[in-house]
Amino acid sequence: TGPSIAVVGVTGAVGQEFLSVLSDRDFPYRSIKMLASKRSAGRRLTFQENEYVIEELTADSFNGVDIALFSAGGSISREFGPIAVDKGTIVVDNSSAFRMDEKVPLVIPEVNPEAMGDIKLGNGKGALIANPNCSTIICLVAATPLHRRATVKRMVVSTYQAASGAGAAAMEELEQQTREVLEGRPPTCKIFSQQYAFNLFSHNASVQSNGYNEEEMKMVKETRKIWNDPDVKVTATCIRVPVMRAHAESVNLQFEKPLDEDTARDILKSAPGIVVIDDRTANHFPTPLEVSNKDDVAVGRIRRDLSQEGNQGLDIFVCGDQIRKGAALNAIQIAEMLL
Ligand code: 11C
Repeated sequence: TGPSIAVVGVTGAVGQEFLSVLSDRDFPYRSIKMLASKRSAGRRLTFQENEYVIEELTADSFNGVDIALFSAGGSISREFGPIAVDKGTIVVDNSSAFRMDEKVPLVIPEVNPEAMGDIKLGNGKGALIANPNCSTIICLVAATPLHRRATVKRMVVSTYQAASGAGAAAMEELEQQTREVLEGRPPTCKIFSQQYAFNLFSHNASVQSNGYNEEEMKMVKETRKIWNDPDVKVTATCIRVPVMRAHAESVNLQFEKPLDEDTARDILKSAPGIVVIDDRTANHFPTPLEVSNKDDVAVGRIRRDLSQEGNQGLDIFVCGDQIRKGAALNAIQIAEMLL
């Protein structure tokens, strides 16, 4: 019993994580299709003790599919997302293709579940739902409970982003380069144009005429849409660091109403999807390794921003698994809301 589902881009890092999360959460389904490009079609994979043959994604792939989880890049989503919707499929899309389309909800279940509107299974009506960018998800899971209490006026984010955000090949590149550098060999640069191991650099997304790169502008625009507040001021600096699969973010918040750090810590401790790691005595705060393969976003370094008057500002440090909460888990939580 349950819906028939399809995983589009099943061979990718997020596609594989979709399968792990579906299993971990015991997601009910009556059938599952494994879809990928022609290159991977015909390969076999085992999922929950059953063997599946990976099928090539075509316009016919969505016949009879209730929910499709897409993570195969923006151009595949743009081409096949609307085809799936026409066939009555509800598409949860991990790409940036439809995020800023005002008819498409952009959803973090802990933050704005109401944005799903009346999309539901069983009425034969297809729909698109967009999964936000990973950096936005991880930031807003942490910032929203504080925003609800004290209303964020301005948010300044600096990210430390993992290899996984650029896909499985980038993760392999980090591993290979690390080995090469330690062995005194020149690092092989294929995905990134510069040395990644033992280095960091400005995010690889293209830089726009305003000087911000696309990743930074996603944080600005997606936050406004998710918080349904076109006036909230957001600025971001996004950096790629040699970490495998979890993003870290330093987030500075300026509030309309006062919020002291103890109250903020209590709010975060009881907020969904968050674990607070904030031990000043042991100097123990969130790290990418501690959140890797975990569902919760970790928050620490919770402190009053000394540069602001009274309790009008806070600094926090946030870490979240990019492949899991930043992508696959969030998408499957959205799919769970349809059940
Ligand atoms: C990164 N956030 O970490 C990116 C990857 O819009 O979904 C995902 C890009 C997106 O590099």
